[in-house]
Amino acid sequence: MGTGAEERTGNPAVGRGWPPGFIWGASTSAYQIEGAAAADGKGPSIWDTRVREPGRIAAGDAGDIACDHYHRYAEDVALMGRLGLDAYRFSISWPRVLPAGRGAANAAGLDFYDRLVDRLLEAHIDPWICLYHWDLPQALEERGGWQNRDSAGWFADYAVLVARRLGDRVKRYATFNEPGVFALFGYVMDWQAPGLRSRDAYFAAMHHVNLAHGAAVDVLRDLVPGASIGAIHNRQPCRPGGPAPGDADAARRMDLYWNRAFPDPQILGVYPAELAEVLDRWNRPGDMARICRPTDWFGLNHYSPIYMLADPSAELGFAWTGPPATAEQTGVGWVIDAEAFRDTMLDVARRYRLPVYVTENGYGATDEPDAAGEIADPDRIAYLSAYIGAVGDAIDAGADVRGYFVWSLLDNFEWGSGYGQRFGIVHVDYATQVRSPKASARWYADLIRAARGGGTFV
Ligand code: IFM
Repeated sequence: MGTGAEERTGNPAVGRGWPPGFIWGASTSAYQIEGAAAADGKGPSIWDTRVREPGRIAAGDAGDIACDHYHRYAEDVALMGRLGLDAYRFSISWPRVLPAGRGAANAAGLDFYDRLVDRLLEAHIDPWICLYHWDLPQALEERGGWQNRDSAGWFADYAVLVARRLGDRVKRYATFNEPGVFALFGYVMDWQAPGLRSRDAYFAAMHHVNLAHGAAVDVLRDLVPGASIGAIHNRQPCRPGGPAPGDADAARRMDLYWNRAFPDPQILGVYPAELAEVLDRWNRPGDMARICRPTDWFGLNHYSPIYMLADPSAELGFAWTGPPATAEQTGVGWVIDAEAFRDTMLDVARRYRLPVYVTENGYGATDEPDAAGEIADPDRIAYLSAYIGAVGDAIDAGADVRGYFVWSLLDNFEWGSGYGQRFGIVHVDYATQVRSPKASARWYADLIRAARGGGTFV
């Protein structure tokens, strides 16, 4: 694949060396791409339930078919090979391998991940598994889901199943993707599955997800020789969305919930003081030692600063608001601020003292092919170029950042926004399932090739 030199002009990712062994990858998640929602014995997840509730998802979309990756994984791995990826991060669908969330395993579901892993290894692409990217088995939700303290044990048992089946070939594991996001959106804001609006549900889920993380780390450490284990956190600067003193306090509190409620206990062994008080009801003696287990890296997902307003009517006393109208924004209205990304990497590296992998970063828009079938996405290229440049800047400033995974390999099901928002570097025509690399895919492939050569990107 090649791009015109003019597309690269002014690219801050160009002309710098990357540390030896720096990993270039792409990320996806099970519910967002697999489809095959009820195939071969898969059980329903909370997202299969959510998408059936009228009015929940833009245009009434659902992940039933999505990118049909379950059937087209070989084609998708071939595509990754052409892009030159070092690594591919995907999640396991818990209800595909354990249809009721616990108990009997589904052999066909495990076989799918077996085939995917083998195909990746044949293509010399390192599989990175995330155990949980938001698709809790519905059967477990009916037992209280993450609000039930037993969920830590259910999750550990599921981790045993995955480790035993794939641990001979897969060494990179993340326990959770963005617990700070799914707990907030799913349990207290009703933006996502399971669609609750309860402070108690939120705080219970927070603590039990943290316990589940620690339990799964122990399982993976015991069962997978040479495992390299982390968790993936979405971390964004939280800014006041207005001038009132309450807005500044809203931003400060959101920072605790969004950015610190999970990595602080998991890595530093302590809840932020304000949260510790609230969590007292669920946090039993000995729990912190169960939560804070040694991990090997910090998975950082970053997109954009977020803006908060005081809102006494909201369960947590604050509400989300849009960015300042003058701010430069992506195709889906997220503020573009590559310096905030650089500062976030530096902050994470200093605070948690673990190697950092950027496990998600990308640009959402509504890209469609032109008359010639080409998908020109110069704005995505400009964003990636600035943000990958920021990775280089953070490394130069001393942060130990060891890899970058673009979100996402493919356009996919963007949760409540359905298929309208496209984050892929590869376009998916959902009617035909044809995959078409966008200009950004060619740009990324060129960048990887140049970086891997140890030379500069010219
Ligand atoms: O699509 C999501 C992903 O599932 C989690 N991180 C943010 C992405 C873009 O919204």
